[in-house]
Amino acid sequence: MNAQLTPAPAQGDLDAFWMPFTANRQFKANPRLLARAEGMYYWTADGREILDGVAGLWCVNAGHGRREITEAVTKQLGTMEYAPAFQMGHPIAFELANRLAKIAPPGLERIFFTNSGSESVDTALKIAIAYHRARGAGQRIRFIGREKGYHGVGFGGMSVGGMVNNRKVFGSSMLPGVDHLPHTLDVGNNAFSRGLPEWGAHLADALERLIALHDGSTIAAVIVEPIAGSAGVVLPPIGYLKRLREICDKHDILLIFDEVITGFGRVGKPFASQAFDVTPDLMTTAKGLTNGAIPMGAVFAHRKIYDAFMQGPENAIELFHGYTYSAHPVACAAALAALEVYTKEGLLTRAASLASEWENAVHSLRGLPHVIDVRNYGLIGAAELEPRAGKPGARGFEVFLKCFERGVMVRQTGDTIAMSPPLIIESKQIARIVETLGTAIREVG
Ligand code: PXG
Repeated sequence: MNAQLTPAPAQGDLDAFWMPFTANRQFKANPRLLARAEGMYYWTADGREILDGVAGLWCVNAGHGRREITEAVTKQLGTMEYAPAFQMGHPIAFELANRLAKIAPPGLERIFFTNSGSESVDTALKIAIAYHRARGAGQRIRFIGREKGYHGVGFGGMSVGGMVNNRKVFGSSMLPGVDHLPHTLDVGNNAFSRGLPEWGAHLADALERLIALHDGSTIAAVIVEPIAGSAGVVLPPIGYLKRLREICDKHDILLIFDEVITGFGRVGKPFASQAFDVTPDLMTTAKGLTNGAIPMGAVFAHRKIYDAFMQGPENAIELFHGYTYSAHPVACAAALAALEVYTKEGLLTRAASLASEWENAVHSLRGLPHVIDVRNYGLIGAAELEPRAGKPGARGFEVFLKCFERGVMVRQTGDTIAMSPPLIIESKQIARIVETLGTAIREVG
């Protein structure tokens, strides 16, 4: 097995790659190189087995190295590696859109393809603005995001996002007219809640205040993640999302759910919107769409939105937006194969059957030193650690490193450790992730 591994690059060979969202100098001084993956595991360049507790980066929902996806991609590369989707079409793009429409929340049956979550978000924001304009409400140009939100790194997604480090350097380049709801993380009231917290539905009422401030008729859309992942797993209090939906309806504002992380089975239904029984007008996805195998994103739009564009002369382009690689045939093939695997193996709902075992496992971390909160929903979990005085993130990073040394990959954001394993996970692997994390937390102190 080890013979297949790519040899680790020599120290100087790491310089050219400017790594994303990474402390480049720290990493390059002590690199963690992954070289192979299969099922629930990665192997490092020096041959160590690593249990994947984060599905790559919340995307490899069916586990690594799925033969069905590899074969579909290989076949598509051999048949037609690329075809344009501007004023041209290819059958599997339509087939994939039809397949996605079948598992979509009610009415969200029109699919626009992108290449990433960031592109999906910027696409959804542009659709929202253009939709209102198409209906004669061109004054609706504002967006409401939320503190701690993560919607990728495009200028639109960054502007509606609410993670300070992602924003502060680029302050002068933000979209104008954006405001933010308060986030829903409240360790004081909700620490160690199991599943959705009971306290906090009223936080949605802040939307009424923003509407009163800006006037509802100037707002195009509200965008939130049903469950925020990047900020360290922030859950919606019971009733919160329904309340947002009601307020948006009252003021004719579109509601966008960013399901880049929660989509494709992560919370026990195909989409979080179905798990929470709240239907948005637009839904952004990526990651699990292809099981992470080929970059691809998709925006799900309600029929009413699509229909609003289908006016005017039939030879007119209705939306001046798209990417060279929108509906890339190889990505379509990967997504169709991934959906086939998800369906055959019941992975779009498997998280629901594992949820209580997962919940018990992650809540066993309660009581360990410095653990100030544990959060969970579906197959998402997080342990929040008390920050070291004057050194936010240091404890979290050390715990992450210890886990990796002990053969488990988790994700660290500040002092929160997030877990989102592939949906094929078995009981013994759940136990191993949580035991390893517990040991790391004790060791780091
Ligand atoms: N929206 C959401 C909700 C996301 O989680 C994006 C948009 C952007 O997707 P792309 O494909 O452009 O990266 C994301 C991405 C983490 C982590 O720390 C999360 C993401 C990316 C990288 C790290 O948990 N989510």
